[in-house]
Amino acid sequence: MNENLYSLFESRFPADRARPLMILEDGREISYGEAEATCARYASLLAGLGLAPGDRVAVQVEKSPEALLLYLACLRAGLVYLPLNSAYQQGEVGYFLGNAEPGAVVAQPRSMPWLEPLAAGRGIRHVFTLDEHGQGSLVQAAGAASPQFATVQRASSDLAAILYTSGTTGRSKGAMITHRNLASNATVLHAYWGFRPDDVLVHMLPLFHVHGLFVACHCVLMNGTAMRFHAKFDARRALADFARSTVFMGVPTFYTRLLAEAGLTREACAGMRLFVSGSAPLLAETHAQFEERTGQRILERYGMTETGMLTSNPLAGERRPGTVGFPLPGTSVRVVDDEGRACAAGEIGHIQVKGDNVLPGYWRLPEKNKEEFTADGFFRTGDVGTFSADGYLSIVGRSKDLIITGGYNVYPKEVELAIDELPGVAESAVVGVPHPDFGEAVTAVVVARPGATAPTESEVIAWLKSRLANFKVPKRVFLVEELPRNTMGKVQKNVLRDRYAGKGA
Ligand code: MLC
Ligand code: AMP
Repeated sequence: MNENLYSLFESRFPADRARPLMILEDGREISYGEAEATCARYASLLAGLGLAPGDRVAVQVEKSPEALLLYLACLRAGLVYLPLNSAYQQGEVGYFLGNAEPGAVVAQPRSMPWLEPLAAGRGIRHVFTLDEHGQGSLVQAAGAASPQFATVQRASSDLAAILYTSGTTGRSKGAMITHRNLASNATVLHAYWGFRPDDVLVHMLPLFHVHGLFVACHCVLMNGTAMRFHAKFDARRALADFARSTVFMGVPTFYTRLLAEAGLTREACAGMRLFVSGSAPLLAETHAQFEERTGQRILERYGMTETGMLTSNPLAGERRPGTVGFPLPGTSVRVVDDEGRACAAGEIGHIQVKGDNVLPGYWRLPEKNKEEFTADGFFRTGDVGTFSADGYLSIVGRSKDLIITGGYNVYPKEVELAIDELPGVAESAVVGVPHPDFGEAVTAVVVARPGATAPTESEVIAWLKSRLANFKVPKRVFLVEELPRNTMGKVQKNVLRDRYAGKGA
């Protein structure tokens, strides 16, 4: 049996391949048959270049149907898909390419002036373009490639993807994701959320992270049905689509933005059967307002890049606001104290997880693997939570220094290191403060070097914009004389969070 994830999807495709997989904003449809042929062409092209199973393909493109088909092509050819947020800047991409050593890169035409020399310097021979309209040298070259491709044999432990996640040290780690990890999670979610033959999903998430790619697209592919495929989130377009769809998935910012639309009514959502939220905490207040306006109870779930989805509120049964529900079938979730002893219901502790969905480890970081897994094989999520007596998990905080803004993770250390490189800066601290749209806003507090002229807020922001993905750039920068420290000399980030609460926008 071929344990290639693509083979699992293929076994679920509709018998009538003329049925749509993607319905685009302009009404154009991409059928399952077309998708199969196009991804076979991309797979033929990549394999024809001499890329062998296990080789990495780095992809930094805007969302397009072709981007999804390129992912499927990599699966089919046994290549390891390495998606990169399209907002990443040159320095960030350079690190990923150096670390992952891909055999090919596909990127936006606008990146070519810096990407081509960067790739050449790293010995990457194959560089293709793919733009937001699905055009570029990749598509041109694939035009001559065969629309037939025999899916490469893979074992379930073979890598399907590497997704980089930042770390508390400021350096990114490549989470190695296997065919088993993805297949098990896709199978579980498809069943747990009760997908039906008539489901149509509204897809507005980016394709370079777990939520949009693995959760949303995999459920659709497992169901063999259609998604209404949008380039990005847009509240009005979402509302228009709810009238002819059944399932929606989003980060909490999507829901707060939908609530700002007068058109969000019970009638507008009458045909919808499921609204899913995740990637960041959904405020109980958002849950309540959404129910009041639409009669729909958002189903909140919890997951991570490294683990896929871990817990979910139930499809039938109480969806409890402020909780992330129950461990998914096949996933063990435990809450332990600092000594690793199990916490009783109601006690707060570290969330640790185990299951077929959990990564085998980080790319080329054996020492990190030792740190991140317990002796009995549980992965340390870095999240802090508690189980209720009736089994609902609540996330109450994080032991990792992490900000989640609009569903994207920002590790303060990475931003602090970049600020500290500015002339005139002695040190900095970056914290998340509540933000009405993004949930948390990245906020920087900067101390000038004695005797030096401190950079202004706009200078710090301009500097960071040239170096880091835009969502990592602080919304506000405050200059101070000194940072608050505890008796051990450690910066008291909680003091800063309190001090700047309400000043993050
Ligand atoms: C954009 N901006 C953000 C931002 N997104 N700022 C903070 N946080 C964000 N998330 C800023 C840009 O820097 C820019 O600023 C300005 O907003 C406009 O940019 P935009 O691209 O036009 O914004 P918009 O389209 O409104 O995007 C907002 C968003 C998007 C919420 C729709 O961020 C989004 O789609 N988020 C989803 C993230 C996601 O998929 N997360 C899943 C991770 S997987 P300026 O100053 O340059 O103008 C995961 C596991 C799990 O976590 O459990 O799911
Ligand atoms: P990422 O590394 O981008 O995959 O982000 C994973 C992190 O997002 C988790 O470790 C949690 O901290 C957070 N997260 C995901 N879903 C939820 C949720 N429903 N509620 C609270 N935090 C969440």
